[in-house]
Amino acid sequence: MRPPHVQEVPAVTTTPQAVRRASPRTRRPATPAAPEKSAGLLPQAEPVRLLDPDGTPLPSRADYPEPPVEALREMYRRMVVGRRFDTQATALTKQGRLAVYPSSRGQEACQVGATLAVRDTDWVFPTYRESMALVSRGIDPVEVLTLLRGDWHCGYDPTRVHTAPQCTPLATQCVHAAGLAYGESYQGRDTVALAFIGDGATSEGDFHEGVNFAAVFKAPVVYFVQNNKYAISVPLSRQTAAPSLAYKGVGYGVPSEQVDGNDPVAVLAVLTRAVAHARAGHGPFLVEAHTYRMEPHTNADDASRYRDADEVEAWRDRDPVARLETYLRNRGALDDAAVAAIAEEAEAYAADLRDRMNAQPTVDPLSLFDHVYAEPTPQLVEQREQVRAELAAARDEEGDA
Ligand SMILES: Cc1ncc(C[n+]2csc(CCOP(=O)(O)OP(=O)(O)O)c2C)c(N)n1
Ligand SMILES: [Mg+2]
Repeated sequence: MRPPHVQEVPAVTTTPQAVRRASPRTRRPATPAAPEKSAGLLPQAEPVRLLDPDGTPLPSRADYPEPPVEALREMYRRMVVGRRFDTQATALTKQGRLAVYPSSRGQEACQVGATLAVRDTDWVFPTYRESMALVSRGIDPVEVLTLLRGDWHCGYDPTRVHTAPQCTPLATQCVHAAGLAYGESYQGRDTVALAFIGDGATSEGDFHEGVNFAAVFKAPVVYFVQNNKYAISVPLSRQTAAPSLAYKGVGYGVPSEQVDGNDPVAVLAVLTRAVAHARAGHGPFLVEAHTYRMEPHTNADDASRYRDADEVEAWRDRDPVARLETYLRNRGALDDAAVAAIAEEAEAYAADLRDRMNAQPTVDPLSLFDHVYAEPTPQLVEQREQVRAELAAARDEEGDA
């Protein structure tokens, strides 16, 4: 039943019957056709796809030329190593070596494709979900996992690797990316900022503020939405009524596209074009990739409480790693020996990560106070002294025992 304060209002419709029914008073006067202001901004009605889920190539298209085969081979290598890194990180949580780990299994095409599309000198703005993207970018995996181990700093030096710390406060990286990109273009550099964001976080104010700022000031940012269908337990249907998240760009005057996020060839093609658009000075670009989070939100989540096993199984058939492997094998660009060599490389990568993560970290508790402010406040100095005294007392006690 309708709540009493809600008036019944007929639904807006554009069917020919509705136009015929409209009274002369409400009929709009005929106006000459205006230029379509949204031309070039709207995404295509269907996500761009260049490979079928079974790896069969679809007809080539002029708007999204296929990336060179060497780039696709490199993409396959990084996806295999990335997936092995991801399973190793999940295992490390079970061994108590990591406090928490958000897996991106199933999102390999997005994680690797996005990092392949940008240069080392571009800036990446990741969320907590992007550990695989960061190792694909060449950052030491132990440094990537430092934050998730409970350390106070992000592990890597952001200015050296042109990668911001992984953001846990949702969507804040969208504003940071807009600011950095604007600053870079203001200083005459052609740096592009790549901001990752999840489907749920597109409901946050910072996403809209970042996209709007970037659009108005033509900041070269690629906003890359990985729509993995869930924000923890909240499904996409409870997140938005938009036809697709890519349509959020048009409201800000930002050209947008949607892509099959489990099609590695299409992901790389679409992101390559988005990055080129931003680098050429045309302002931001928004890409929505339709993908799926195969694992729970983190190791601390039980996904069986909010989604069916059948749904997960259906996405297993769209596995991006198998899809690219089949395609490259059929093209003669990959054979058994190459696949085995890459698998071996991935095992060695995981073994090295395991060994180094199993080494007991040495942390100095006093370093907690080092970077709070450029000039420490009197309270901080006092607290630091308290901790120092407690540590000294504990050491004395150990010595006496
Ligand atoms: C500002 C803010 N609000 C709430 C949270 C809690 N939170 C952490 S992850 C998450 C879900 C985000 O989902 P999505 O954006 O789809 O990204 P995904 O985890 O699926 O990659 C929420 C609500 C947070 N980290 N920051
Ligand atoms: Mg999500």
